[in-house]
Amino acid sequence: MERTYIMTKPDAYERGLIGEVISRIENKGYKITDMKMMNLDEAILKEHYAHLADKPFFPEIVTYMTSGPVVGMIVEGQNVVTGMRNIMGPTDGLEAASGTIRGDFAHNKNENIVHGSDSVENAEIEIKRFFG
Ligand code: IDP
Ligand code: MG
Repeated sequence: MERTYIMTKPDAYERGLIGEVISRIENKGYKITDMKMMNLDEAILKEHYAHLADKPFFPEIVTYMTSGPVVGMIVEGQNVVTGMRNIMGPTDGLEAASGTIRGDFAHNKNENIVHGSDSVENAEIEIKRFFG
């Protein structure tokens, strides 16, 4: 069974949307097989967002992602990597369609409620990163 790494971001915690994200995952028929609340530091964010570490907006990402707890999850299901990306919507909450998590709850390109792995290969790397 395919699996992916999903993580609610600090705005989901602050706005009381963790349950909403979990419900959407479960309503789709995916199984959450592990879950934990964590506080991230800059070092792990530099690793997790290595593809963005040299961008001018990287400090904003660090400020945002360290502003409160995240909830990391291992989610299993058929084609779950692509399926979760579809449920989440594109990165920018302004461009994401209504009905997607980001389209329904996010207002910009940084604070966008939820992370989801972008490939099966990265899913395994991210699961290892956060669950060991
Ligand atoms: P993704 O989360 O949809 O996979 P990525 O390009 O991998 O998007 O970016 C990771 C995270 O970095 C985004 O979810 C968002 O929080 C933040 N981010 C990406 N691009 C920008 C930007 O142009 N400005 C501000 N934050 C950004
Ligand atoms: Mg990404």
